[in-house]
Amino acid sequence: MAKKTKTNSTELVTIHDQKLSRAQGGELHQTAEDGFDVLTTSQGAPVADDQNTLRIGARGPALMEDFHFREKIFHFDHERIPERVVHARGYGAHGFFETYDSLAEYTRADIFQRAGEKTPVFVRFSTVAGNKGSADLARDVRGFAVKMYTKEGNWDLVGNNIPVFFIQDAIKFPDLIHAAKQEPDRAFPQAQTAHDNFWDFIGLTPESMHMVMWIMSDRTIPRSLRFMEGFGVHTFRFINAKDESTFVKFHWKPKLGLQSVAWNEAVKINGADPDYHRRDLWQAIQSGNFPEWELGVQLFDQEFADGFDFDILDPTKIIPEEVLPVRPIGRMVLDRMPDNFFAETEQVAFMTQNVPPGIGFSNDPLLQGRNFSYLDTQLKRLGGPNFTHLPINAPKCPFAHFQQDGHMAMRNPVGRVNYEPNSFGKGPRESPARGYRHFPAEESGQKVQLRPESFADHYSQARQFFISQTPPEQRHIVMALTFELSKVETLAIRERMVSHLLNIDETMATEVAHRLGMQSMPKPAPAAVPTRQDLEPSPALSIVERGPKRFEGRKLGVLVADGVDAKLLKGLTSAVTKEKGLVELIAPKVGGVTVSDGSHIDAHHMIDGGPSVLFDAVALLTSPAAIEDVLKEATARDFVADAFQHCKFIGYDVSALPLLEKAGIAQDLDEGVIALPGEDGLAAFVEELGKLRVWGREPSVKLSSASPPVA
Ligand code: HDD
Repeated sequence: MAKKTKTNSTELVTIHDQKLSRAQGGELHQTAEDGFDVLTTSQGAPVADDQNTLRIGARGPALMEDFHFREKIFHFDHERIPERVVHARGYGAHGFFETYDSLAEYTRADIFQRAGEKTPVFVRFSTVAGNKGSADLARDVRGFAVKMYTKEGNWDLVGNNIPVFFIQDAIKFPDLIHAAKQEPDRAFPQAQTAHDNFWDFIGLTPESMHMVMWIMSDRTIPRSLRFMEGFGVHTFRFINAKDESTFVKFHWKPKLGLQSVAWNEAVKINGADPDYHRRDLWQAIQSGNFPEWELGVQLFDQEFADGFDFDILDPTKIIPEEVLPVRPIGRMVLDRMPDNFFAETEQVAFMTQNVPPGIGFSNDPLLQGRNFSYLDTQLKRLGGPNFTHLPINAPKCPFAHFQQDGHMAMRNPVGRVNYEPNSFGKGPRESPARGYRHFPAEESGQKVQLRPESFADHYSQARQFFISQTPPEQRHIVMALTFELSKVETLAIRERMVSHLLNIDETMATEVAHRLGMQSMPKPAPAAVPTRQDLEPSPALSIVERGPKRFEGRKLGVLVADGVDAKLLKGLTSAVTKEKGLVELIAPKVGGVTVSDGSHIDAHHMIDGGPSVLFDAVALLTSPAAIEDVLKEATARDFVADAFQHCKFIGYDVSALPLLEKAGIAQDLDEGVIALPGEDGLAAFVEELGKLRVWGREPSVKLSSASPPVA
């Protein structure tokens, strides 16, 4: 029904008896007759009518005089700020970092001086290529940016969920991003690298081959932001009180283990719930299941750097954990969502150059370029130099300086003196003892524009990554490369990519070529340095090897129907809950079902709204009386068929057997399709779910056996 609106100015409600009351925060609020705060303009003037503009007569023209209307529309018109040029889509949360032990031996950074010290943090996770409104499960690198509000200034560790990068020099960043984002004439594809421009640039940039292996692996389709690693990528420096430097690489490791989804699943999740990652983080934090990561460091000196296989300044290389173990130095817990997305997550300004005393940079040319870009980008996005006045960006430690004025200045120096030195004895002074000291590295040489020869090996670590993967993960890389290159229209670009793959792993390259239907194999790409065959596999690079051992933090989707066995449902729910997993019910109607004991239970989703791609495992708890109705739902069949093809565990009670038949899998039942045990066996069933996927099933549902060689 249309809302009744006032049409005559004589009917306008006048505000009687306006009271001024002191609200909790000590601010003044004007209170309306009915107890609500009075709506005001941003100048504080109370508003009488927020439904109709001021006009001459009910059907006449509007009047410029209506300052409330003009202010409201003006403000609305300016609600958007430029989205980030990369990493536009993101989601943030507050939490804390807790230091395990003093690291004073290596760094004077205040955050690492005292065991048990807690430092507030704000984290923003993101995708890189998509625009702000793109879907969460795009195949993409995830940003992992952490702002630590230390007692000696903010430390921003602006990392990714992949420890290497595409390019070695920041001067190529605009080209990389232009090539990855929508093509400029047609403005698509959105949030996808599966197009000509991206693979054209990549094929002409052999230094990206190691990163290509990572982005074609399941790392770029994480199941949850909570199940991803994070990396500082570059080599940084720890600097101690004696100004001695130790090189350091940073790693974040999720407590709940690593987990990704299948590509076919990602595609469907994007349709079913484009905010899948946001919702997951929101639900976890709101329900008190606070996600946690350990911060680890690889520490090394110049001697190690000189003896290492690759240049430690090259951001396309890792130092395998098996060569140099990661030492845990603290943990980060995310325990609070922002009060307002825009004020915090959108306006947070991360900058690689935000480092406190005790943390310094290496000469990594990508890092050096980043140190320029981030400050510059914040000026554009946030519209002026005073973005540090925003609460999310302000340090939480005392600070004092003479910067003043500019757009939106909220904190100018007080009093007469706004310069240093001054003879009035006022204001802050520099402190050689406490202040930031750059590491006095000795540098000399000619001014050149030159890539070091030590950066020239582009294939050896790509090969090492590939051979470190388990067979299902290697299959996924082949499938991802095939998918992406199948979207490339220019044949020469596909061929060029295969020529690079030949330098990484011949079987993989041949398999991709075969799946693309290529008629002949190209020659291997000319390599500046031949691929080393002696690098050992590094199991730490595999997601499956780093998977969880338990179902904790995961979700079971239970398809229920009227008459579902009450004891079984209760037993299953409590077994999953005991493992710290979650259960959601999917039913023909979201209104719920009547359980065998006569009670009623609400569902979380109707079948169409809760496809199995949203869950880590599923159970089918129907009933002999209701199974016929369930069989009529086409999406119930998809629910089961998808769970099977995505290699998930499927628990069922016997009444659901016809559903397995309808999904066409009754003949293929394997160890992952499990008749639910009696109540006693449910704990064991849920323990089994901790394996997450039945990878042995995959070859029969996804890939035919090894391909014949391409000529
Ligand atoms: Fe960057 C944002 C991570 C290379 C220039 N970058 C941005 C964000 C992350 C990264 C996580 C989003 C921060 C947030 O959530 O607000 N970027 C990386 C990593 C890189 C990298 C791990 C390589 C190791 N970036 C890189 C280069 C340049 C930039 C080489 C430019 C020379 N990045 C930017 C930027 C952004 C940005 C344009 C856009 C929005 C912003 O900074 O705040 O300045």
